Amino acid sequence: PAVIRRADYAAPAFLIDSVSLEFDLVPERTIVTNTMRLRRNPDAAAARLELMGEALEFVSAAIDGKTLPASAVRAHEHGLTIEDVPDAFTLTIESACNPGANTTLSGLYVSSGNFFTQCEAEGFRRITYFLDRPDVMTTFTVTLRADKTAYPVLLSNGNLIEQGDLPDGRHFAKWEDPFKKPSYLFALVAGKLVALEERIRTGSGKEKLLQVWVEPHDLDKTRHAMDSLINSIRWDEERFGLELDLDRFMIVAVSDFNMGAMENKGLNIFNTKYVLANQETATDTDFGNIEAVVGHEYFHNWTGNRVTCRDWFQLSLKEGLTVFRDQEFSADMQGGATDEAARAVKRIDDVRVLRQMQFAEDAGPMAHPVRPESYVEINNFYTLTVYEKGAEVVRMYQTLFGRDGFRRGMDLYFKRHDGQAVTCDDFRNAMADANGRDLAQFERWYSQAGTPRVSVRTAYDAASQRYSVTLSQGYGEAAPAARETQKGPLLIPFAIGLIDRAGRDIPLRLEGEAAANGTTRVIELTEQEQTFTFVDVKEPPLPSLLRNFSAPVIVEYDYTNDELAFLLAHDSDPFNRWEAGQRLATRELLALAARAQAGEPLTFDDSTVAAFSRVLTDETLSPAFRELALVLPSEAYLAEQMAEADPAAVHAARQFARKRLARALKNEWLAIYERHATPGAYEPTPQAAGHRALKNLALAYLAELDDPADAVRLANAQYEHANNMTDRAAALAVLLAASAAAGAGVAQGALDDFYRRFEQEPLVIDKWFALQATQRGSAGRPVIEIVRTLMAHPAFSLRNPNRARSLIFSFCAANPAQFHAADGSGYAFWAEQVVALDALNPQVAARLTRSLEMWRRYTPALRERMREALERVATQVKSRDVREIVEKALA
Ligand code: BAL
Ligand code: ZN
Repeated sequence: PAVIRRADYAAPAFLIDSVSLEFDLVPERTIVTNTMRLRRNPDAAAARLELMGEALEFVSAAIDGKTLPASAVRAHEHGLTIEDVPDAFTLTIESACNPGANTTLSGLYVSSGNFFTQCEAEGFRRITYFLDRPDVMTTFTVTLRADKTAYPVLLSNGNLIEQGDLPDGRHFAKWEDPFKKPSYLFALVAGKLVALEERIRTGSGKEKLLQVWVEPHDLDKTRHAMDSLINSIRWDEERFGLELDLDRFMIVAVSDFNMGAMENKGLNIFNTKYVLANQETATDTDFGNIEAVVGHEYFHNWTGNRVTCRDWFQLSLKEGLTVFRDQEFSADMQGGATDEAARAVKRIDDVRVLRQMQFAEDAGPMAHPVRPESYVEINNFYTLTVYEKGAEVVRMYQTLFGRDGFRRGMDLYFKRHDGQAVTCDDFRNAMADANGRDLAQFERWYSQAGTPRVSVRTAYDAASQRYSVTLSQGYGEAAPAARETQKGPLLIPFAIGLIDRAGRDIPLRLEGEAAANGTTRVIELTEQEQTFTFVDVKEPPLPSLLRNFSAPVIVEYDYTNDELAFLLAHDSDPFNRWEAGQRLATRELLALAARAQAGEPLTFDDSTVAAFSRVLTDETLSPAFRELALVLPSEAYLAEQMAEADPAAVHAARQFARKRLARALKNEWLAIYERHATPGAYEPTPQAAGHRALKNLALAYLAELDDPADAVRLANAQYEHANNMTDRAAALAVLLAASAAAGAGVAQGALDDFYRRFEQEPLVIDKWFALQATQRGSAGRPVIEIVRTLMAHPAFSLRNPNRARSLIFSFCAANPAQFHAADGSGYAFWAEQVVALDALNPQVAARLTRSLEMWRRYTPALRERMREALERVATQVKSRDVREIVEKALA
């Protein structure tokens, strides 16, 4: 397949001054009439007019009102070529598409009888012929015509300027977006929908209409999304001085959606999963995710829409920046701007995802820089690297320059580039110029793939009271694709603190400084190796390294177990306090996994149990933090740390440790369960969520006891009396876990009740599927059998991405011990589903394909079976999306 390269960027041959689109919406055949004012781009080398188009039926074309003869236009698989056009002209194109048969969910499609669009990255060309590239920005006027009874609501971007009735029971609406935008931000929605509405005044005193559109039966689940939207609007004004620029801002929920949500100008379209919530149907995690995604899409209005990307290689320009903004928003909503312990809860969550998933991506066949150099299918590059590592790269500017310096950089970025399509270099230059810094070296964060490692050596000299810290940077073993991109040392902001014997922070004074200044310092590592010397250090300190995870790197330092336990008990940096516990647990668990592999008896260090016990019972720590600290590193993360990943050994090790902690701390877990019960009315606050999280963790540990009778009793009672989904789903998960030892009967009653109770709530039924797919297996029955049985359930459908994800992805990507069964049954299932999905929805199929891309990292027997499955898939799949992943994996 054709490879697209960043180096080949060329400006568009034509520019579009305005476009007017008319839609006659009919599911089987929608006619689109597209009228564009085009003019030759003086800065372009290319001369021919090549419009992109895909899965379209060409009807006719006219230039300045004159229909073109067939000889002047060539419609082909990738679009439309028109020869010999004037320098400036009006082009009118009529085409047809079939939204009713569009299962790809890209372009215009039908879901539950309503019309929706998804255009990013290249879906607009499935709607009409266009210069479908982000550097072609224009103003859109959109007229929608449809049957009034079937489609009473007609929405598009911008402002509604006209509406009315038409003959034959049809009606129309005309929308105008005053802001220039690229085609990927176009959207339309038509159907039977209702809205929750609010009117607010923004900073400048202007009134704005906010709407959350849903199907009528979901109106009772829109309040949280609306509150999140209002909070987002306020936050962007306060933190960045950015105001909502349209009179109206709409969110629409759709149940068939490939991504989480989409930031179309003024008309955000959301997966229902990130809109709909009430206490009966949504967990605390769902509430948090909705707040984050509503924020994310809203923040795109400035970082993405007002200033967009020149080309798709610059995707992280808007995504990394907007993820950083939504992370900061969520942290501020958790703990305000100053409560570091509360903010750390969000930080820990984010870093956990980064390390577990992005670090793995960066070590595999899909490794790419934050700004990729090439792609086959751009949809495959909406990755953890572009999003999450991209956000870390943006965060480093703030770590280097402080909040005020970061804000100065943002202000300059908008001053220079509002209304433009720009590059990651433009953003970096704005940060550099606003802060008077040369950031040339920082460019490597955008161009080098792989996860950097920083190894640390320390030395204390009692006589001179000096403590030196030597940092050296490099990359470990990396995939060839990553190695090729690595050119030299990075600028790494490395936050460090020193802790004395009593557990207090030592005031820090670097050699050459007049006086001590603060207890956390961000030192800048710019060379391959550098030594930083602290003076006036009166006793040998314990270093607290990379505080708050100040850079997306792996830190190598040989702490002893006692030192880690000490940091877990005392570090003033809440992130590193958590990190110390994770390091301690990781070390123990990897040793256990090695013993499991060797068939040796498993043992777990008493002092580690004691360290965790102290955290569990430390009432000065928030329940949310304690919960995070007491969750052992995931099986996926642990497997990633092994020279050869062995999911069965990791599972045995982690289960052994969980059982050991359950037994050793049984009374503590029981006490915690009682103390953190939240009787009375449900509150969705972070504090209340923290209590629920800790309580439910206690219940989960109790289910690990050899005799889980207490856990089963408590879980049954909790299931029955729960007034919220967090507690009900947690209880069901615990019953499923207990059934591994006690037999399927333990969970069956609750499982059946859950289904009956929520049969009408698709998002909750997704949870029902996911809980079963991620279970450990009841009384020896392999989970693959349960999953295959559920595939035949009447509520299962491969066409709905959320449902496919809830069953298939949950099993293939979130249940490693069962998926990687030695008999290869998981891989056979994976191959079948990839092929089946490929025929319906290549984007979703490609995501599933990635569950096997790390095959070379596994033990030989598994590796061989995975390779066979990949090769089988390679011979059967058709889409560019899946082919790119399979071919890179096998290369
Ligand atoms: N732009 C695609 C969805 C998102 O990142 O917001
Ligand atoms: Zn985004």
